[in-house]
Amino acid sequence: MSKKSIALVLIFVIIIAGVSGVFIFYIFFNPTSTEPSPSYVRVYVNSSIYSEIKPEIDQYEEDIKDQGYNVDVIKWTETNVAELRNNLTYYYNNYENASMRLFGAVLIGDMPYAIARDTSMMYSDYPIDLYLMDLDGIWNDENGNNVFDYGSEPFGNNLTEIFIGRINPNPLNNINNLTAFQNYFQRNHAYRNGTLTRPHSALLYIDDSWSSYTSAWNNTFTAYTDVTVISTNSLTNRTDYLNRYTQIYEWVHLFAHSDYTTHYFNWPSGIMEYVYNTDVLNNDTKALFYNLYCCYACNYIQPNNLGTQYLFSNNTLALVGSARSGGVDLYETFYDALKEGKVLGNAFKLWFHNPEIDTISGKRRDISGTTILGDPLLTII
Ligand SMILES: [Ca+2]
Ligand SMILES: [Ca+2]
Repeated sequence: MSKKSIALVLIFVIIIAGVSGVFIFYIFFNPTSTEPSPSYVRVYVNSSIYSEIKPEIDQYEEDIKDQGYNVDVIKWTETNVAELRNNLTYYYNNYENASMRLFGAVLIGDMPYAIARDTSMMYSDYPIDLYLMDLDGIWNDENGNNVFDYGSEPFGNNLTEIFIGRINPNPLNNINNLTAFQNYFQRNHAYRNGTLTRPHSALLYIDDSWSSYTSAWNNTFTAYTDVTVISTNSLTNRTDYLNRYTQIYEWVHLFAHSDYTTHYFNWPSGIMEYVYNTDVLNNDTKALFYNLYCCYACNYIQPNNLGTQYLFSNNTLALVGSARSGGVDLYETFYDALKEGKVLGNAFKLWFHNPEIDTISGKRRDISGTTILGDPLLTII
């Protein structure tokens, strides 16, 4: 081979190497690539149920590893929620390298929770999972009654560093709890291995109080393009909702007045119709994910609460909702993150940082009861 040919071959090799390098760099460092980064997840299981559901937990641990995360499963006995927060904080602050920093946690079975009281209004106390996701903020319990005085500003940086999700059927007294655990993890595995599937479609169901802003709700529901929007006041009612949530959708986003166990649908005449937790129990709901913009519905410490009832019914994998009034509002950030392939928990965590929330007086307080019920490590793509 002539010197000229060798030079050409060398140039060719250098170009190929350069192009490959850029390609490899793009694959590994593309900022829009999907999870995981950071990649450490802690799964806490109430020690009293661990042995009963060990096969399910083992499979779940394998599935999380297959997803690319480093994971530790912890049998947890401590009932003081501050101890749980300390444990999470330790793993958030102490890590060998950035990818081993704590990303999020899954709480399985009866696990500790913090209680908050909204001091600005006469709301009842509510469990506040923000306490376990905000690992560097200041929390006030001025009279030491184990109720945080959330809303007694100024507070310090109560933004999310991590996310959590709770998987616990024990608030339900109308199903077999062991079977509920087993069925939940079975369908979780089925979704992860592609045997439980849905077309990428959603139901956006908006009752009367929010229907005049339908286009805004729909325009910011960015994770889906195939959306069935139902928001005509006379059409949003018990019969119609029951009919629709038994149809095939991947995601249901519902706006309806609610309490712990009941949705209230308005008729234009002023008459209310109710959908109960027992309807969710007895109907063949089909969706995998829900966003319940439904006050109190995800107060997961209340007996037979709607959120927990949805989670352990039929096909459900996860919900976002609120344990108090309010819900996941100003949510475009949340759905944008899901659309990009981020896991549910990270989408929730990023949404919490949406600066738009701070532009509305009282909105931080209103969203302070939001939480994830179900596996926060799932994606919709
Ligand atoms: Ca924080
Ligand atoms: Ca209606």
